[in-house]
Amino acid sequence: MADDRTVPQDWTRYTAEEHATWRALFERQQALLPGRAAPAFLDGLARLPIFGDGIPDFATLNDVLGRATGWRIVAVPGLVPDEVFFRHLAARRFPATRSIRKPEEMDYLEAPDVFHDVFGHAPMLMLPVFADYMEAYGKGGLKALGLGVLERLARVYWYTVEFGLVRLAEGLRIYGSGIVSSRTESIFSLEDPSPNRVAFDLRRVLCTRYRIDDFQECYFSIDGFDALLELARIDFTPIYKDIASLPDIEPGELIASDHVITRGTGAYHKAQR
Ligand code: HBI
Ligand code: FE
Repeated sequence: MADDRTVPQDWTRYTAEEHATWRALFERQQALLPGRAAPAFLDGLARLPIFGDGIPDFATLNDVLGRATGWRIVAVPGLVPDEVFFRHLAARRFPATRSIRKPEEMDYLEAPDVFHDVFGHAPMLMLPVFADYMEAYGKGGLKALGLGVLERLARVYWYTVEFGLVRLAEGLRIYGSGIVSSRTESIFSLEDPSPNRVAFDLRRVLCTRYRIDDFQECYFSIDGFDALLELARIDFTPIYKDIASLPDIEPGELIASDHVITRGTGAYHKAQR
């Protein structure tokens, strides 16, 4: 393994069963996403050589992605250390897990796999403002590591890149990779009465804890992808100072200043406790 934790994808080593898992996941999301996913996601997906016939070859993908926004997918064995992750993003490389989930893990995964990383993340990297935002996040991540505030910054990534919603004229749509790559969360995040849906506010999100083991209790919605461009441009350093003494907000909590889009019942998570 190289210093940057990259490995060859070894595309020829995927088995027929592994390609079949991709195909099943792809077909499920293909049926669910029209009318739920943001047009920018669907458009990025349509323009990339990501198909239902099997796990994509990253080299083929990178020809198209590289020409569109200068991003590349590089293969990694799984989660990489934060600093390595950020160095990749800052250089417009997205580290994607090369392995795919087992057939018994179709609906729930603890660590990312190639379906989450490629199907979930690559389409948005075709959108220039999103591509710039991800690079800025990598640079911001390196800075946040130095300032000791990564726990707070990581929430911005979580509530945009991974679990973001966007409010368009036609309604709320999903674009977060964790949602668009999940059958159950594609439905839950938009249609379930349980979660709160709140307009994205940077300081609010920096202070909001998140769940890694279940559906989110709160989804944050931006009003368009230009909001990410603004986030990419600003210096977070004075903001970290401003909020340093503010307490964290629990995932299911609403605060007075929230612009609430839909107030959740909390029923789903209460039933889980
Ligand atoms: N590594 N491969 C991989 N993918 C991720 O999404 C990832 C990672 N390492 C660290 C990380 N994410 C997060 O902890 C940071 O966003 C904070
Ligand atoms: Fe992800």
